[in-house]
Amino acid sequence: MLDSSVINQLTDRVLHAQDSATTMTKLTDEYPSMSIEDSYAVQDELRRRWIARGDRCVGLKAGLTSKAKMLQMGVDVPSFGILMASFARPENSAIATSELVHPRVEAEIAFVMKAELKGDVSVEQVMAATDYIIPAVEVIDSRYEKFKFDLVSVIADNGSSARYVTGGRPRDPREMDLRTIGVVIEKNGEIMALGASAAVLNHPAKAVVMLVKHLAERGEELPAGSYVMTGGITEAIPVAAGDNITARFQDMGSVSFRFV
Ligand code: OOG
Ligand code: MG
Repeated sequence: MLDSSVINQLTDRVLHAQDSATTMTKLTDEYPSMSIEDSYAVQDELRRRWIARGDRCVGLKAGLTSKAKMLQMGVDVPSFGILMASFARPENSAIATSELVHPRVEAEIAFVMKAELKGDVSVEQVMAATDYIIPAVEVIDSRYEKFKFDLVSVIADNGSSARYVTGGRPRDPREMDLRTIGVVIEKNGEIMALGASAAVLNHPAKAVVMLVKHLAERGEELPAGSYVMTGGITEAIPVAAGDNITARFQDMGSVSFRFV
């Protein structure tokens, strides 16, 4: 493992890139021996720094959970990341591209948990511990040049997380077939991508199962009240200032916002 002073330096570098909306070279170019464990240590340090600034952790994200995303990014293993309150933006708001490098949007099913989950859990246990599911759009923004990275580097960049918008209609997951929720992403009224929720590991609750397992390996649990994003259902869509985004979710309403 990299020692803690290197983890601290790498955290400085990632935070600087995120805060200034500038790119950095892949961390693995400089530290080829860097491991996935090291990357999650950078995430831990990022979370400490954000909390020290007065921010609040509201939940976690799973990423690279669909074939479309894995193919688009050339990575075939899911990643996990941290979601802070400061990343959230309201529905119908304007998101400033000046604070971002090369944003992309992805439509995701988000879970809000009502009970803690810990260790090896089943899809049924995830469903029972879920308060509701709700449509979400994540704005990802890799801090790596040309949005190119490897698994270790992207995890250290907190899974490219930048902003997220939650909206539409919360639903009881026990009243729905979580594999057949259709989603349509529109940019300026034009359809850019279509998908169904089974694209995410055949059932988006499986992303929560994997997340809980990942947390358990690190001696952590998923607390009640957590907000969890399960990963893009389709490939991510590049956006620029002036673009209007609407993601429509079958029987769950839609999420709209724009970029300025
Ligand atoms: C990594 C983040 C992936 C998702 O939903 O699959 C992600 C990336 O593609 O930059 O958030
Ligand atoms: Mg995502």
